[in-house]
Amino acid sequence: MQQLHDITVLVTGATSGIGASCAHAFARAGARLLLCGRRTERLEALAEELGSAGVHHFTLDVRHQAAVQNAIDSLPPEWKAIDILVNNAGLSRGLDPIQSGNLEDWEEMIDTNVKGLLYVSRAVLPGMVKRGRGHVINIGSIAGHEVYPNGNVYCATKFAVAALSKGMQLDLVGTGVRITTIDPGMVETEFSLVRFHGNTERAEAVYHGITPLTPDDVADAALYCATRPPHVSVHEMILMPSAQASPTVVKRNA
Ligand code: NDP
Ligand code: 8X3
Repeated sequence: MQQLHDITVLVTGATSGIGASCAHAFARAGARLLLCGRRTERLEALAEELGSAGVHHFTLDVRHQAAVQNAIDSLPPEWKAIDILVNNAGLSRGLDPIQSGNLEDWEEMIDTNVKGLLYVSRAVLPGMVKRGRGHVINIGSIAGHEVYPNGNVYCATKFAVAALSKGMQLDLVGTGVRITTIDPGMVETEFSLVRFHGNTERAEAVYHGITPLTPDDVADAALYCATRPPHVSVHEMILMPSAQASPTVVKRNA
């Protein structure tokens, strides 16, 4: 596998799940890591695990455009040239019919999954284009391919990520910047706990009777995409647990 020595990777939402696994996987491949998320103490713990020499972390809520731009603009000079951006920060909130959906949940999903991804991309892409190389890996979802009952707004945000990935591929072709979307099915992380506002029982039930994907499986896919030769661009990768055929078709053991 191509190694990533001297390659700088920015992972958003690195404090948990897929983002934390990406940080570990890219660090093992030799990359230098820029890690961000809202929970500072988790970033500090992760940086310590990974070895502070190759890690720079900063607290960031991707919903705040000025904070995003400022964070990217004020990176120390040796961290300014971002080679790979993993747009991972995201969440679902609630699983309710649209007619009774919670407006705060909707705002949070749209602001994070769509606007946050846009703000970070807008801040990072000009540097990549100027240097003539880069790679943006968006973490989409199978929810961006198929709407499921009560998934309404979360699915809409992931359909938006799919559209933005396609838009980036069209707009950036020929610039040396590659765009990938990785679209997983069920991955056991804090995702369901967040979706159900801390209800552990409901969260655990999501993965009952199946072997879900692990966040490491998704990180492995991201690393695969990032280590292809420069003439190869993986546009889209859909990953599901073997027991899952679609968002609603899941074969569970009794
Ligand atoms: P986790 O809840 O484990 O991790 C989510 C990460 O996103 C956390 O690090 C969190 O950090 C960060 N995040 C959330 N909101 C913000 C914000 N406003 N600003 C900055 N960071 C934020 O879930 P996953 O690892 O599963 O989710 C990662 C991505 O994968 C999401 O985009 C999700 O939609 C997608 N996905 C997940 C699937 C699954 O089944 N788990 C399947 C398909 C896609 P912090 O709270 O510290 O800010
Ligand atoms: C997360 C997968 O099926 O819960 O994006 O929407 S699903």
